[in-house]
Amino acid sequence: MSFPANFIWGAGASSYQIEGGAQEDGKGPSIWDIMCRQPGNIWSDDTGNIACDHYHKYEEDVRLMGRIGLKAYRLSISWPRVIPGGTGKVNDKGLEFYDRLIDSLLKNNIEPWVTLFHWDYPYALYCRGGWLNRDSADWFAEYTQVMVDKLSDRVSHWITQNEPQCFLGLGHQTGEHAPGLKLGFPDVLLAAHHSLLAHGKSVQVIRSHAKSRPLVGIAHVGVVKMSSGDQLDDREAARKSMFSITARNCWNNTWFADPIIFGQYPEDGIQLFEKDLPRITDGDMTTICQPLDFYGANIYTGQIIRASNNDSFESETQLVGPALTAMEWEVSPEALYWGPRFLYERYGLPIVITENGMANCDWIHADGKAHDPQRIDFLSRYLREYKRAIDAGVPCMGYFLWSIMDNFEWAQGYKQRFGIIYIDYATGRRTMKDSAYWYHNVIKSNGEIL
Ligand code: IFM
Repeated sequence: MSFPANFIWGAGASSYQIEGGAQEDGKGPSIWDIMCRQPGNIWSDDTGNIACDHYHKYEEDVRLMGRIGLKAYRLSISWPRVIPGGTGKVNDKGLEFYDRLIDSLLKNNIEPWVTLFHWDYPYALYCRGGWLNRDSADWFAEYTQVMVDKLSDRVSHWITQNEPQCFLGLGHQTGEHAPGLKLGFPDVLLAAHHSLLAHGKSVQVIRSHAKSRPLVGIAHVGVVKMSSGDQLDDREAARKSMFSITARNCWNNTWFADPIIFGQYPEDGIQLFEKDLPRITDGDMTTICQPLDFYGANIYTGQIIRASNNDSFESETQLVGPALTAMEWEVSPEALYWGPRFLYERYGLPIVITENGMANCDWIHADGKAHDPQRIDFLSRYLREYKRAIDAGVPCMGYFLWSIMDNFEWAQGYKQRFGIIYIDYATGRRTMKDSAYWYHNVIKSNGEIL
């Protein structure tokens, strides 16, 4: 089961989900700070005000990452922590936090992978229209430059945005996530277009300002379709389904990936969204389509597809009593085979699994330890499938387990636990779960023990 030499074994988390320090050292409010203030928005009215208190405990956290043996850690920057108003004046204290965090990671031989935007959008910019304002692309470019100027002497791996499907779909269409908007579909597509422009401009800034050669990508939701068998027609049906747009929402791959990689929106989406399409200004698609070094896919689950009579595809009937995680997402290890394979075959970029893991009902057991056998089983099975994709010739650079520690799961608050480190939110105490010790051995053996 040995993985390729130099395979990147990592884990990730994001700023709002773990940092806390919501009002500290000059940080400006993000849309999530505001969302959490309104009772009823978040499970149990939880907030990210303190979260895992990573803002103060980052050294302890990095030490634990070192014990686990992580080769890389995927973190995100809180935009309003470094530019409280979203544009203009930079908050040196906010920048210094990331400076210290990066230094601490490097001291522990952990490569930082920096995500610029993982949903905590500056509230000040939301008040100026947020992603609905075309200027949002320039705001994001300005912020990118601040970060690249500060960190690119030590950081070479950059991810522009995390899961546009979620911050647009859940944040702007269904309103479950910040900023809680329920916009009509034309406005959702307009916001999406601006976020794509922002991605393109951000890549340009990274490439032109980085102090050493950067590796740049984006992390998309991997909407994964799995072939029901080895038959060619089922396989093609699954592929077709994975790259089709069939609903007026954001849950697809191609509306977000085709523009950035091929420089055009997919034809079926253009037809389905016809009346709702945003105005595309000359040069937009060229700006959006910038060379990338990897395709980041966040994959948790998949749907089994088979060929149907009319040369099309259909979903397999849902099993009775399927294996579900605490998020009620179906356990489908083969998603880590079909997802990377189909994505590579279509887009031709090396794959990085930028998120994979599971929410589980973890607690500290009577012996003082956090036993999470389900997670170990889940991860082993997914990683074996990922290895199968590698053996089939898919170039896969790395794997980031989600998440390094339990954290604030957005609208679900602290109800779900995704971490391999258990957080006691009342005391801030960290406990490595069994899966953390297991992951240590996976990394040490470069996957041999799987
Ligand atoms: O916790 C989230 C993360 O912020 C984005 N991707 C999915 C994870 C689990 O829901």
